Amino acid sequence: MKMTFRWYGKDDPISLEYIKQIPGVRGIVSAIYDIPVGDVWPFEKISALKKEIESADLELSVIESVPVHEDIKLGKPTRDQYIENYCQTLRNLGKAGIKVVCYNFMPVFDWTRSQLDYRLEDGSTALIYNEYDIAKMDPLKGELSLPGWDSSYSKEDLASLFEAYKVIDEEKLWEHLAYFINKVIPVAEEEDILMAIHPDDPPWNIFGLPRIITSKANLERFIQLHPSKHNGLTMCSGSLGSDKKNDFPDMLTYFGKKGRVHFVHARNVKLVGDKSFQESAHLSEEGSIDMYKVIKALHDFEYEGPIRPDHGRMIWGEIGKPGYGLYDRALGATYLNGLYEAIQKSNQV
Ligand code: DNO
Repeated sequence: MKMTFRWYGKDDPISLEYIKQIPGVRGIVSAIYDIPVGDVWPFEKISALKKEIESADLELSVIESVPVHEDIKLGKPTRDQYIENYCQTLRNLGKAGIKVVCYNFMPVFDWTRSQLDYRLEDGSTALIYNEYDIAKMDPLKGELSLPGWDSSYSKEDLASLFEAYKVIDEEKLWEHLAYFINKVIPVAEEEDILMAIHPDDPPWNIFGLPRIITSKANLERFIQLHPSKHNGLTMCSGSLGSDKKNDFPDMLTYFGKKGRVHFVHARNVKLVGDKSFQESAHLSEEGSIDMYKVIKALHDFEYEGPIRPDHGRMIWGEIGKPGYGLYDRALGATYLNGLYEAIQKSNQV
């Protein structure tokens, strides 16, 4: 596995120089952030991003994400133009030598939490999801503003999106996903880009909107939409692992052996209720996921792709982008690399 780190570009308070100082981190996960969703990413911008990262002696390993326009998820007639734009972005990324692209197919909202600064017993703060708090929230009243959400939606946009989704159930969303995949994967093949869909976070319907990339059965259904290995997965331990029905290490092994795992997000979550969880430190004993088993699975199916420590807590007084501070993610990277070294060496003797 290749350890990478997410970097939000020039606006990220964490510099590439700092990231370079984390032991074992070789690659960067980033994106172009100033292009409206649905527009083509110009080659020049991609290549400038790549050069900047390379001049810090790091590699641009993954693009996370090229977002999918809502009209594609809704199956609107305008989707064809947006899909063509998506394909052109992939061609430009291919020309720049990008090998892995992460994206998601979650209607309206990306990852969702009820609180971003929940104080844990040790004084650090973490992102949490409390099902009762979420049940009381109404996104149409503008009660929520989370970092994963596209803040460019006005209240009116949101209301009409919710209206449009009223007729989209899970099966319709599958249809629209299949339509998208069948157009995009042939281009990804031509460009030799591994597409890696990110699971829904959390992996269940929220605010009445359907979510489908949620479980082993649904991931299996997803990979069967297109037989190409370019139609693959981002295996995110925290997203899938927040549903107690998902055995994440087992899923990782299963899809890894099929050659469909192209990117890994590693973080731990502590399940504190049926549909409630707290993001915890990466260490196994701090959460509900056995991180040793996660890294062992990667070792055993000989995963050579990128992995990144996912959300960290805010520790040591750091103030930063929720989930994306420096310190706890750096500890995560070091811990995950430590697990890997131990597993690898104990297999050599
Ligand atoms: C959250 C991230 C997600 C992820 C997208 C991928 O921290 O894991 O926002 O980038 O869902 O498209």
